[in-house]
Amino acid sequence: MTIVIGVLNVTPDSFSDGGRYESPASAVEAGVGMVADGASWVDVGGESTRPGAERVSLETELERVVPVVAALASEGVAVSIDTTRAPVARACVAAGARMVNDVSGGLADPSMLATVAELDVDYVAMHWRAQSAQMDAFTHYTDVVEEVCEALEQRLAACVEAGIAADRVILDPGLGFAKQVHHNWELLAGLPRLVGIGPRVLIGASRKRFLGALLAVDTVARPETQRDVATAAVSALAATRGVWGVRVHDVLGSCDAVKVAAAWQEAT
Ligand code: PMM
Repeated sequence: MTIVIGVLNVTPDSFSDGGRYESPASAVEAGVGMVADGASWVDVGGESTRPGAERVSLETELERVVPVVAALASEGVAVSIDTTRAPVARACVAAGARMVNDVSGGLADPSMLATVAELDVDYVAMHWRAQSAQMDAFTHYTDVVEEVCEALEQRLAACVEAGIAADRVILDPGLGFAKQVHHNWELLAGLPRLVGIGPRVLIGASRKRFLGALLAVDTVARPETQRDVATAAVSALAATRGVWGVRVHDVLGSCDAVKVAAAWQEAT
């Protein structure tokens, strides 16, 4: 069955849950609650990747994430660290994380892939074209499905070249990252091509702009926190296309959705 990964952003400015956790303890409580709701992993992030976001320093990112990762790991939670920086990946694996989720697929930090190979943990390589502050200038594609899949095939080859076992790699099309609204739908419709590459596939549609646009009333986008039902619908449909995991803010909704999809498929 498709697994659900809970999003735990310990940032003041992430697009939908930024500023939600006032202390590491409240973030840890939320992460433990996600596992109770059915999350297989909790993905901790300390740097916002929302379009236009400026980067935070390495020190700030470390200060935000390491205590939360350590506390969650000590509670027995399977923790993923959402970072593009090799030193953050290294510190978080030392603190107990067992997966590195890199939205740049190794392109932002030249030492990331070798570091992950050495750490011997699972690695999410997402499709990425530029840092968040610039990414809206890189949204031109002739054939988005083919171009994203080819770029991810190249990232997979780079991972293997760096010494990461192929079965450690998870590919993610990077919905909302340097994508126009229609590109996200084309990528979801093109999931069979992506799943056909071979590695596990992760989808991160949760609360993103393309869902806000779909649900807009009089061109006013649906607010982020009211996009969870649409997110769960994407999770159910993605589950029927063979994705390994969905990365979401509302864990319970997507756990229910993937269960519905699994029961439906089993009966088919
Ligand atoms: N999206 C965000 C952050 N990290 N990681 C992966 N692998 N895939 C995604 O689509 C993705 C991600 C966007 O920001 P959020 O943390 O507020 O959802």
